[in-house]
Amino acid sequence: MSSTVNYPFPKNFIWGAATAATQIEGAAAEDGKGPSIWDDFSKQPGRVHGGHTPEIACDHYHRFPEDIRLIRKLGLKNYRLSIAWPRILPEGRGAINQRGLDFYRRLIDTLLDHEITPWVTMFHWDLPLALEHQGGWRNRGTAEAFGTYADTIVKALGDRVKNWITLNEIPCFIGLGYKEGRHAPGAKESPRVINQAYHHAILAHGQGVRAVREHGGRGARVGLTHNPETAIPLLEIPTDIAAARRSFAERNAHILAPIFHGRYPAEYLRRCGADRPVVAKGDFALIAQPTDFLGINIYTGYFVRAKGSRAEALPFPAQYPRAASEWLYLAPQAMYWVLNHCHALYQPKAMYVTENGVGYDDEPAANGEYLDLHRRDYLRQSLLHIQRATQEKIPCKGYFLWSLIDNFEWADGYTRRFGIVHNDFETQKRTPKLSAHWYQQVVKQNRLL
Ligand code: PNW
Repeated sequence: MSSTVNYPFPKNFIWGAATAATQIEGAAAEDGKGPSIWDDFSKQPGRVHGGHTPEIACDHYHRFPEDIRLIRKLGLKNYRLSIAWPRILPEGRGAINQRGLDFYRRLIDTLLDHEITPWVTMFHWDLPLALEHQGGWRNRGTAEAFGTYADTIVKALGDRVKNWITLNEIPCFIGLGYKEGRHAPGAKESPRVINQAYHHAILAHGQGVRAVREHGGRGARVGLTHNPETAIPLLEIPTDIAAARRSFAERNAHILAPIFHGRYPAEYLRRCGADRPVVAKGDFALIAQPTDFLGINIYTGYFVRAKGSRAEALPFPAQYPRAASEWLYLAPQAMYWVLNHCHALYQPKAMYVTENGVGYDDEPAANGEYLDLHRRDYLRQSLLHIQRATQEKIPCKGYFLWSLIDNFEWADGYTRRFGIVHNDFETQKRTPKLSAHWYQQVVKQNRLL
């Protein structure tokens, strides 16, 4: 067999699946957990599709042993989960809720018993509501409170967790949450407030890195998970590639540049003008501490071509194919290009795709199976582009599929299923879809099938 049809992945490539606390746990007010901004937001009329709330979700809080057996059965040796800040510190700061810590200890011990390595995200959008009442991410104090929270969880779990992710997708929880108002807390703030909120978020990332360095113990690793807006060169020719690279650097300037280069680019500050963020002394030293990897969540991209010396981003025509999730334009080349751009611009030591997947409203076929051929194809295309990157020695070291199981898809509620395992939200019955069986084989053989 020729190697071109083989599509092997590098030895020791990490294969996993990802979830997040709010989206699967349920038990929103159990065992002392405080309310998060998503608990509150979802109760406001017209915010979340169908008035759905994360109150029960996949009931993973009670069913995690079953779910972990499923992860094991699928042959996944790595699992990315998030810790709910308001479960640990119900008020965001101050008193620790021991029962919250105990839950994550049990969860992580069960993973380890099944020889599954946990990859733990410290913050996946569920800000304690009490902190939002003090300004949320508009307030620099939130970054400091995050530092104390990070200290708490790393001290409590650092003996068993070695892979830490500080924050998930800053552009979503700041941009969608505070600028566009589509996500919790549903605010529409001015550019000045938004730029400052972004700064507080990268400051919190710095606090997370510091906490892992101070308390993580031997072998602890840490990085940010970012979801870059990803420019795909229209043609793979030097001029379009250079234009795409420029567009990519520009759109991610407020996050990747300070983290990897220790400053805001002059061009970004010019764009902000009088609304530029206020930076305190020492901020960049915290923000730009070296990390061990960059996590990348990638679902879609946009096409760019060179127009003279400018980079022109092309609007998608109405008929361009998308998933059921309307923002999810099908552009699998984004996977290759996000890795290529990040490697060229920032040289992270390693990159992990910490999320990739696709939302459809799956229905069972006549025989009862979930024949999600469209999801399978999306995932397969994505992996093909990772494989290309790894062949070119771009250091992409692993892949976490979003998501293990259908879950609470934020403002879309329980529609837009991303799982490779179907969940019946009435009965909580889990049923692996065709894509799960396919992924199981890919992981087992460490090559694309
Ligand atoms: C990411 N958009 O969210 C999150 O990290 C996951 O929690 C989420 O379930 C997954 O991707 C699928 O959506 C996004 O509207 C949510 O552009 C919305 C957008 C992008 C990413």
